[in-house]
Amino acid sequence: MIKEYDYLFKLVIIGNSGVGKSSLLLRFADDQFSESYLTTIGVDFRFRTLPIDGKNVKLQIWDTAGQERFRTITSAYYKGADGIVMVYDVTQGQSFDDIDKFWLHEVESYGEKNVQLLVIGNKNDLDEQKQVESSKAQEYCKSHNMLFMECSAKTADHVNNAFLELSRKLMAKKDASQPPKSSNPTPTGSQSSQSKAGGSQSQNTSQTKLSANSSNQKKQKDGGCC
Ligand SMILES: Nc1nc2c(ncn2[C@@H]2O[C@H](COP(=O)(O)OP(=O)(O)O)[C@@H](O)[C@H]2O)c(=O)[nH]1
Ligand SMILES: [Mg+2]
Repeated sequence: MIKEYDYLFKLVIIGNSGVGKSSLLLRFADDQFSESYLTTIGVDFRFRTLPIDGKNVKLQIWDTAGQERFRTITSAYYKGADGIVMVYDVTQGQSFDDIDKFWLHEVESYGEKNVQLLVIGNKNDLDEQKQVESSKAQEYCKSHNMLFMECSAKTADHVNNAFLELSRKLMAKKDASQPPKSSNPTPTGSQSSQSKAGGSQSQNTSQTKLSANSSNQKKQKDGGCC
């Protein structure tokens, strides 16, 4: 049987309303962008499988379903998440401040102990309206042991790289926490993870492939994670 993936990670996206969480997910999973505010109905998630260093890394990425508007994201949302993506809008200083004031506390309260954090400064295409300095955000993330990337869901700049960096970190963590695999790996049924995650929402899933190499080339352009 062909193995569908070597690693499976659950990621959740949080951050203030309007920062572009749904847009980032739409860009990453479907390579699309919408100018209109994306209302998320019900619980929404996407799958995407990335080939990284000869391994298939399957990411299951959850969007907040609009709960963040009233800051009522339930603890269930965070359950089992290997990685949490905290998004702010580089043109809205408040959305960055709220990472420290609000979202980090949510993560501490509800996140898994060993969860890996990635901070994304989104809307980086809006240069002239930028309010949050890159160096300040980078320094902050470094001091909190969080990955950091500035992205644009609109232009697709660095979106793949952000998820790639997070995946690499999670792979390394997983490898470090487990003894080397035996020569008899557990077969991975093509539908199992999807149905476990909620079969009724399977129309919302997508599986696309990304060339890690091309993302890496793009990354050379202007910086990357700390
Ligand atoms: N210029 C620009 N606009 C963006 C970007 N990402 C999202 N938007 C816009 O910001 C608004 C809110 O995005 P949305 O994904 O719904 O935010 P969410 O509430 O965090 O899920 C929409 O009008 C998007 O078109 C970006 O990278 N650049
Ligand atoms: Mg949304």
